[in-house]
Amino acid sequence: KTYNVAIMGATGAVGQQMKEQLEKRDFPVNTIKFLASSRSAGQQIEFKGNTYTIEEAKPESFEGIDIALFSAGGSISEQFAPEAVKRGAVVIDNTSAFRMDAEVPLVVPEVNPEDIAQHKGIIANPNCSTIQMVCALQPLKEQYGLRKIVVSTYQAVSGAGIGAINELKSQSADFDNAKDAEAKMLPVKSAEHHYPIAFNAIPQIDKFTDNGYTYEEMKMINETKKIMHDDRLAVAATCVRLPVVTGHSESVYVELEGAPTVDEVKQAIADAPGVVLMDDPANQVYPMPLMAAGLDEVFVGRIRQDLDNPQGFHLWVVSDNLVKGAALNSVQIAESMIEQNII
Ligand code: A2P
Ligand code: 11C
Repeated sequence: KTYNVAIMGATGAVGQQMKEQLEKRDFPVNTIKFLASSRSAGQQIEFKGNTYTIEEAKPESFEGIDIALFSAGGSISEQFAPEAVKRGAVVIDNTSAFRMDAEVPLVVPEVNPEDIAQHKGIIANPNCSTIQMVCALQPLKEQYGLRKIVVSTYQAVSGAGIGAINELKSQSADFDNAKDAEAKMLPVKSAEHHYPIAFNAIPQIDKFTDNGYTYEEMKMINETKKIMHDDRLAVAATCVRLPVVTGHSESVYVELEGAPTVDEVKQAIADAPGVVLMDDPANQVYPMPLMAAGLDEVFVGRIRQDLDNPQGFHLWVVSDNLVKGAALNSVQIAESMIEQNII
């Protein structure tokens, strides 16, 4: 069986990657449609050797669509996802619009594929920094139980879209004037103040919530509990933007219910689906975003037992935020729906 697919936000950093994943994984496409704003309508795009024209997204664009992959921003999802569902499509939404909605499954196929069956038209794809962390921790949850997570992130600018990538590139050309570089995109396009990202580290991703944490930090906290079905799991996050183009890195401290050896923790991670153990300090082997960019897996290294708490472990987790963090996970949700006969 083949499916009629639409990509909403096809010209964006994630949308382009969605197209590549469908091609690379030979997804069973019958027809495909590339949707974006009126700014891009009429542009040409290649898919599997054929040329398509990008269309301006309208409610009627979803007529006859089976699967719609959305990544054009939360407000666009709020506006168009119900229209797509009304017309019979299943929406796999990569924005934060519906993630915490009790009716909407929030899915990482390696962790909670069974939740897909509960969908009522929309399935949410988690935030990139959440996805790579839960992939690395799921094997530890299954074998030893999780009690507490403290994570600090080192996130790439591609998470903030093509505009942020372009800004890092232009700012990077002028080290001598780094402090005065023109900045319009980060930490958040709509924020009052903008700061240069080249040669810098910005401890703000997305806006601040009322409790002093940013939305990005609260996403990591709330989404992790929802995906892992564990409201009692303690999670704290500090999210930081770095001048890296693609690939989020995370320093994760995890406290387990059990007390495995560090070798047992390494083995559990090495055996986990979609996760690669890359941990050989004697030979300076550990994951880094430059090597993870463009790859599918979540890479884990620097695994150490805490020196004070034998149930505590430190991990370094790296993955391409546009691939497993976004486009690949969305396509895997669609594949899992097909495998489970849910579509
Ligand atoms: P466009 O290129 O036409 O603006 P990124 O996060 O990388 O900046 O990408 C955002 C994506 O969302 C782009 O594909 C962008 O299309 C799309 N988009 C933005 N606004 C709209 C809109 N009003 N309707 C449909 N797509 C939109
Ligand atoms: C970033 N994690 O790196 C964000 C991007 O909720 O899907 C993804 C935002 C989201 O800026």
